[in-house]
Amino acid sequence: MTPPMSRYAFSILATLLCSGAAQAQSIIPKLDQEGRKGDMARLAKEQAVAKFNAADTDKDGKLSKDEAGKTSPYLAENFDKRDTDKDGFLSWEEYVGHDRWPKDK
Ligand SMILES: [Ca+2]
Ligand SMILES: [Ca+2]
Repeated sequence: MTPPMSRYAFSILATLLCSGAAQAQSIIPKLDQEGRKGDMARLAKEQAVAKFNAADTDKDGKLSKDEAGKTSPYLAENFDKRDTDKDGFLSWEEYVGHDRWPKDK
């Protein structure tokens, strides 16, 4: 079951993320934030975690280029840009594009 608002929330945050990581960093609400923004952050993070875990087929906690490519052509295209430490894998933080949402919180 997906809460009705979550798709909407995710698309908004995805749009924010696409507008640039540096900018997104200051816009992305924190998970413990009160009210609507916090709700959106929690819902979007939940969905992002589900997508990340589904993509991480070998369950090593990071996405290889192969895994990213099978999940989303868009992600594969932007893989090198997102892989900021250039280790050839996308960590959770690199995947979401900011470090405001600890994965296991
Ligand atoms: Ca993996
Ligand atoms: Ca990396």
